[in-house]
Amino acid sequence: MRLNTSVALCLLAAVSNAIPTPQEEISPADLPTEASPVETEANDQLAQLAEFAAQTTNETLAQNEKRGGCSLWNVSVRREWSALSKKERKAYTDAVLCLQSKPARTPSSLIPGAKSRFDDFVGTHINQTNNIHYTGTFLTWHRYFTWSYEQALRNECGYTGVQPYWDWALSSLVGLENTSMLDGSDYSMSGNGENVEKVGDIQLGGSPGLPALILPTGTGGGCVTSGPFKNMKVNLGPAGLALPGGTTVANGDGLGYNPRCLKRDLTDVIIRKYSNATAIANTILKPKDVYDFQMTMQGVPGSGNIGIHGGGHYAMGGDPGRDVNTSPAEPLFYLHHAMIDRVWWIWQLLDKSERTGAEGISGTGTFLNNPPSANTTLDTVIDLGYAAGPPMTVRDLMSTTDGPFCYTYL
Ligand SMILES: [Cu+2]
Repeated sequence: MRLNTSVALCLLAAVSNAIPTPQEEISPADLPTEASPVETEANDQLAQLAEFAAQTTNETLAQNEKRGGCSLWNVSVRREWSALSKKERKAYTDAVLCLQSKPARTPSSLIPGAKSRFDDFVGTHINQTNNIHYTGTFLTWHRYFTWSYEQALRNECGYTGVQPYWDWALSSLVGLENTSMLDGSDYSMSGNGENVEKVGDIQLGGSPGLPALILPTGTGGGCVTSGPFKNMKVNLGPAGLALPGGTTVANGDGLGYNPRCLKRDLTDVIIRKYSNATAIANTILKPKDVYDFQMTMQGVPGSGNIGIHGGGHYAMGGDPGRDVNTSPAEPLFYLHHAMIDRVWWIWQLLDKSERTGAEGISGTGTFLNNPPSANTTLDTVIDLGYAAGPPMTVRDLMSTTDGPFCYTYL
């Protein structure tokens, strides 16, 4: 009997891997209201919150099915890197390498350094940096950008899987280099950079009038020498690269051709401080409106906290990891932003109608509204340039299943 039960549980687990159907109905009253300060407990809270989001999504999918559209049968389910098989991991990195080998679509008169389809995405992000961070479009822009990259991998490079995400809480618990994502094996996203001597801390300038934020360096700093991306060339940037010692460098506007190795400086201290399970749970549970949510996530300038978004970026370190503009040239960017999107998805589904509609948008079209610009609305258009098309309204990007998108998360 015991054996039969465990076989049944295995079968259920296999099914739930394909379709995220929670086994027991979770009512909103069961959900935590405050993040646990104990990391492992906060991790359990996050699992429960994600399950609630999946449950709510599935209810929508069941309704959609009657109308024909995104349903339980065609929804794609994004999973954590460690949940992929070795074969699936390799298929993903092969597709990224393929995108890096395909010619760019961006005319060289616009972005001379864009040599590949991968670079089309990097160049688009560099061009729009000041209009997509600390703006009303931060969440929707990066959702569309990550989805478009996933589609390019699938449609242009024969990838049949989904975009994996990077659960920072796991890295915080076990250490970055101990994850299957960063252990440097052939089935990883490559590992740390070579350990080079660092000449001081990283200083983030932040906004004028605010004190600089000091971040420690990590255990690498040099070129990545193992795994699928050991021969990768970063073609664009730097455009605003923070270096150890407190300086920032740029190669003009960052759009010129400047091939160099991918550098990483994996920094456990940063992932543990800013992106641990408690920090993630706090980001989901504390903010009651989207202004608060996206500020907490990106870090309130002057607060000394870079948020879970900054935590992931600066824990990668290196070049382009510490360059806000050029960061999508780091292949980890898309796993990081899938997790950002997942956290937003969980937060949205705690109050779906409010948080996927007009009330779920706050901000303008410029970085901290500087210079002042119009408020972002459901009608604001997001254009990914030559990276992907077509331009979409924010309205279409607010849900992962109700608009043109059809994906969910485990
Ligand atoms: Cu960005």
